[in-house]
Amino acid sequence: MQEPIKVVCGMIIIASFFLLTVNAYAAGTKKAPTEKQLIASAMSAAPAKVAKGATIVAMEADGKMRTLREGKNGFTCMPDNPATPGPDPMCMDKNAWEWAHAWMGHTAPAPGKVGFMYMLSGGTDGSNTDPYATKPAPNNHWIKTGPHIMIVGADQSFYDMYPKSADPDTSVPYVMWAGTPYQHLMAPVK
Ligand SMILES: [Cu+2]
Repeated sequence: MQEPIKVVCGMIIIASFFLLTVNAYAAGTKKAPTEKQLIASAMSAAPAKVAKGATIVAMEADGKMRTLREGKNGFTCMPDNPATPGPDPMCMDKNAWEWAHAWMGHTAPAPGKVGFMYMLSGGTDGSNTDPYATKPAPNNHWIKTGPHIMIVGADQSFYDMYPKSADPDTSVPYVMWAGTPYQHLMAPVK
């Protein structure tokens, strides 16, 4: 069964994060992937055994969140968002899932809930300074990331160990969205 939080969060995701996906489908610019392709994409974000036990969630063309497969290892994986340029499927633990919903819902992440996320297929291009930027702008420090893992919801003292440059060297660990409630560690794995 889905936990209530996932249902609530799914609504928030529909409202914001995947809007680009819906628009891409609606515009007929992208062909909606099959269920098998969605699951394969989502699973590519994590090591095989983690992905195998994870819950897989994806979005319908009409914007509804759909659980493609129930898991039991505490991880939730989502497929690539086809509206963004690079591959960006992700697998996250429960705390990271809650953190992601706080970000998408513009609410404060719960303190003391450190979460972990895999993005082993890489990350989409994004702004390193604006958590809500959707495209490159002159001053939003748009960056490109390769395969990485993310630590979210940690204390300031944790992030203080790492570079917080607006234009970071993405081949070593760095803090993304530094100084915002959604700062997190990005750590390359290749
Ligand atoms: Cu990431």
